Amino acid sequence: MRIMNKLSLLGFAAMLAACGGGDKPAENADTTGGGAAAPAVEAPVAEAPAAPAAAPAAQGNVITVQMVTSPDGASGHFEPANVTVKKGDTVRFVNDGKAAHNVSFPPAENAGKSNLPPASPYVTAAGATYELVVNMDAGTYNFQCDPHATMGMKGVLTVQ
Ligand SMILES: [Cu+2]
Repeated sequence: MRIMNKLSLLGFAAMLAACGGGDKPAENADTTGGGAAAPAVEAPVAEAPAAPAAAPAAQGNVITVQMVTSPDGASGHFEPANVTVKKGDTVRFVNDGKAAHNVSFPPAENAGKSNLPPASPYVTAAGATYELVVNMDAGTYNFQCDPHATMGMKGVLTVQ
């Protein structure tokens, strides 16, 4: 019995020792993995979206043009259709989500003009945007929504 008790006490002491020994590594682990390092990693990640948001601001003024679908959904118009910008400005085309629209500057409609931007992808979702950074020289440029151009979805971009 006494031996059993002694063994039990030894076992208990061993457990205490194990626990005591375990605390220190646990504290070390908390110090290492906890506070300092992890938030430091998260902070740059949280700041990352700020950089793209700041980028458009650096590219001149942002002029918003709505892509408005006609009530029957068969056509649409740009609002405003006549836009005046400076080189380096950004034109942000915003779709109303009721039809797919795009923005193109067909060479045939812009004779003699150079540096025309490529036709944009189709913008479909409500609030979806296509942002055009104006890199053309001063002049007047005709743009359109390709599927709706014959129905009047056209605009004029004047670069000062
Ligand atoms: Cu359209």
